[in-house]
Amino acid sequence: MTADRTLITVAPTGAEALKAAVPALPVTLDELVAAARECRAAGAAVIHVHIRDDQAAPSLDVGRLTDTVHALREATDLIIQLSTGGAVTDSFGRRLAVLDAGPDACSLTCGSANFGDEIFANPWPFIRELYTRTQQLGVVPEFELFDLGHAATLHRLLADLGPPHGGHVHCDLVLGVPGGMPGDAATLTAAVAALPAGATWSATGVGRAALPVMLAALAAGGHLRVGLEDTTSFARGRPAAGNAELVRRAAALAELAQRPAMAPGAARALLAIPGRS
Ligand code: KMH
Ligand code: ZN
Repeated sequence: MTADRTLITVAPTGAEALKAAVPALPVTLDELVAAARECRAAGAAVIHVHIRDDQAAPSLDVGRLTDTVHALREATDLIIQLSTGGAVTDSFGRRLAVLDAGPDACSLTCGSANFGDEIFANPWPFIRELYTRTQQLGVVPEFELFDLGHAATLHRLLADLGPPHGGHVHCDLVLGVPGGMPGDAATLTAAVAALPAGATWSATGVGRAALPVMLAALAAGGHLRVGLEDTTSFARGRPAAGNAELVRRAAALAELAQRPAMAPGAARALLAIPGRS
């Protein structure tokens, strides 16, 4: 059944863009909190968080992540999803330790992928260990799929280790990474057909795939992820002014599709993430 509202996730920072090249990128805690507030007002319900260190380089420092979770909770009612993908250079151990920062949710990528000139490594034993830890710690995973084969791994994971914490399966389809699924409507349709029965999904188009994927996802009844992690442009040759501009456009398109943006409370119900006490 198609949801009557659209869940919008903002991915404001990522691990790849350079602050020097993208001045609007939120890299300090203050910048991240300000972006989170603006994106909440623009229609986001979930924030997918990567943090940076004092030199604006990607960081998985658990103390810094914990402070970030607290600050975002203080400032907004967004669902806080920490990235366990990190940067391609991060070790599995550091990526597992992200859960110790106490987020509501985390990303969990269901397989390795070519990632530009690099490899984003997610071997099966790591996926199993990360998933088991989410179950033990009560963190709700969002299953990230960069390729069609990742859907097969998701089926295998659920068959082997049972349902996620909360019981609901939600996926994010990432299209348009050089080396991953291409960002077009036919591939999106194939990926959606490969998901487990009852799963909900959002889609993310990277770079120039942002708009085609967003429009195809709305047409197919899915949810959306946008943000400077995925695309730093608003239009060809025109850098995005910031994350809120990208969220505002997603919310406007969702409104046009007659499935307006979902508030965080409804998103918590959809994703089976308990409210804050
Ligand atoms: N930065 C990419 C290598 C995630 O956040 O879980 C991985 C990534 C996925 O962004
Ligand atoms: Zn990410």
